[in-house]
Amino acid sequence: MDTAVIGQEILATCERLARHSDDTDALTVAYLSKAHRAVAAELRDAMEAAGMTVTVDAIGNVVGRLACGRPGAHTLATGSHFDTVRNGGRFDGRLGIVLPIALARHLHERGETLPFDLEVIAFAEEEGLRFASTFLGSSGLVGRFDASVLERTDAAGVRMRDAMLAAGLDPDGIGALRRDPARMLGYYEVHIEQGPVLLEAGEPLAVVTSIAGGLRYQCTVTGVAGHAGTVPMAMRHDAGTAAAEMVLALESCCLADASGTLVGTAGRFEVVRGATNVIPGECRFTIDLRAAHDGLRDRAFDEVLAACRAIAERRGVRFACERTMQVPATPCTPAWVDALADAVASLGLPARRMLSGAGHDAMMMGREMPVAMLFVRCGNGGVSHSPLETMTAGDAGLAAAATLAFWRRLAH
Ligand code: HGY
Ligand code: MN
Ligand code: MN
Repeated sequence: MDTAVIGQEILATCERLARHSDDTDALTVAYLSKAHRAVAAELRDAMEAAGMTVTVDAIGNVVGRLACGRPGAHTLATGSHFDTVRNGGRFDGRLGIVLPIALARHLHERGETLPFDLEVIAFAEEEGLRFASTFLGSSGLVGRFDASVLERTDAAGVRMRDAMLAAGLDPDGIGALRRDPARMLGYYEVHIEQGPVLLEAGEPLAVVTSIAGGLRYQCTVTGVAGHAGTVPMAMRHDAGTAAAEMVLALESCCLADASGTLVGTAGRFEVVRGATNVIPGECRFTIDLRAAHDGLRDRAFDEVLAACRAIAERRGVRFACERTMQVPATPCTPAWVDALADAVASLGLPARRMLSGAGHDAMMMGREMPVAMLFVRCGNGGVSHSPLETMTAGDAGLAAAATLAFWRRLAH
């Protein structure tokens, strides 16, 4: 396999898919938007061109299948998500879909079959941008779809259920999507590292040992709105400054962690009906808190929650929070980690093993089957969830070669 050629093909496809966006000046592809449907259609075409039979399931996942022709063969699932964050990058998720499609096409054109069926899954939603419903696509395949999210509404007040029906999908058919673990070999995902480790080490690939567990909360601080010029400072119950102090408490808690794996941020922070000359009466912010181990993460959250409540008490404001996501830390399957490291080493490359601070669909699939993940070097200092996200065709080609070597190891 000419890794330079397949690497260029993979990058060109990711660039092409990035033409579709909900925003004119940034890459944003939210679940079931017009751009999202356009990307799904292009992925469907690419899967068909690779010789796969393609279906779009009840959630909108685009699933390509390359059968091996052996009765009763198991299935290896691979893939990633094709939705993005707001103002996201061209490779987050997409690389993990486009690379296996290119490999499937390579195998199909050469008439090479593996002793298992190959299923490339383009998950319709992982980031949770539109409905705060992360891992939507993969949750349905492992029987963990939370039907209550169907009632969630987006910023325009559209219910997820209605958005799905309008896109011709079948919210009530999601339960039937669950894969029978006994029929599955497992799930494998290629993803950009989304950090600087490989770039600083000068290495193209790494094998993921474990994926950090995540907690997400929507928080609301309610104070007293007032005239910015007339209310004496000592009489204010400013929801904005209270929320700001709470976010700083979140940051301090994470900075104090000796393990270095506890991370947290408030990615959304808004004054509700705010105005320059009005003391904030209500402020909403989000918490995203992660760690390599769930106990560390949960203890940290309890500490942050206590701090928020103490700040609210002292400032005379009300604090409320609602959990919107909790995913446990997910170890990758040791035998698969070893086989993938061996496949990377067989290319004459260092096979670094590392934690993933980012969450991935492998966390969800790993609830029911063996999982492994391959990280690919990120350029631009490792930046991701940003239009500056970048990678090279050379590294994409090496990732394809390592993937094929891994699949062949699984075959044996
Ligand atoms: O947030 C994450 O780690 C992933 O990008 N959904
Ligand atoms: Mn992401
Ligand atoms: Mn991702």
